[in-house]
Amino acid sequence: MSIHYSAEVAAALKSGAPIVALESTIISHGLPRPSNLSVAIEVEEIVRAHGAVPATIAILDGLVCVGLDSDQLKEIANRDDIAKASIRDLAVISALKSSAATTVAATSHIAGLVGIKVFATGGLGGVHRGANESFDESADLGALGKLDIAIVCAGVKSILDVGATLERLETLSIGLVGYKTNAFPGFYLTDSGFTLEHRAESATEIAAIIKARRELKTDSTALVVANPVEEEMDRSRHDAILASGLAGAAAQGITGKDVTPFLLEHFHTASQGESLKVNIEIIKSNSALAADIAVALTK
Ligand code: PSU
Ligand code: MN
Repeated sequence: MSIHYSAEVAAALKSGAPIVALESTIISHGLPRPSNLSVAIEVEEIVRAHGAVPATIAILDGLVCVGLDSDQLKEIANRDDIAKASIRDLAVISALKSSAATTVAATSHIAGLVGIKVFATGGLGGVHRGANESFDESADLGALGKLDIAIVCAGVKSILDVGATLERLETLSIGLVGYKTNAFPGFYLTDSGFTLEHRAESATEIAAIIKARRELKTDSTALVVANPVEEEMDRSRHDAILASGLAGAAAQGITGKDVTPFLLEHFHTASQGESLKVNIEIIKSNSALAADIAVALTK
């Protein structure tokens, strides 16, 4: 198996220039067409405008790609045979020459393989509601419990059991810091109702935290940087759509890796695009902050 790099990522890895890893599941399974492609392109532009190189990660026809060209981004956005790959799926997809978008877990894994230390996503996976019966807990958590990466997100998706997810982050010794906030964000909402112990005021402070983790050898796990969206969804609308989505998932017997895409799609449809707008803002703002952090790390 070989890893394929885009020209700009190969050059940046060689010269030590700042790089931001970007996941592809958001593109293939998190956002509807056609905005998924335009957002993927725009997010890469934002990373470049902030002085870093974007490395969108995916597997195309068996090839593990770190950095996608515009044709490859189109394939991830538009092909109907793109699977959703977590860490355990990577080898199968690669060996059997299939294609897949990578989740937070799988993207972090590949970023770690090639030495990329900063990652921007939308919202982390976590403990699902009712997990005490379904055992549905995202592989994102296990991955972040053993990979050294700084991941910028808008908290965990509000479709999850946020309190339980925070407890798991603590158990796994995953670092957690708010960006200009003491409220843990709830993805579509700026405040999930849970407080954060630590906050940082700038990308420079976050870079200092990353460097201190290395010195103190507390960098065997991830650092989650929680960056709240500026304009949240209307709360009562959010709560109503969440309730109908959870009921719909239960009624239709949606389980496993299909739960998250199902609920995101339900949100986008039921809110007539309001959640999509917020989701896009989240990804853009996280990418800008991640690029600023990657740049600050090189100083
Ligand atoms: N954040 C988004 N949209 C998404 C996801 C995150 O804004 O589609 C994806 C990420 O790839 C994350 C995955 O890793 O959802 C979690 O899926 P699961 O709950 O099945 O582990
Ligand atoms: Mn799951």
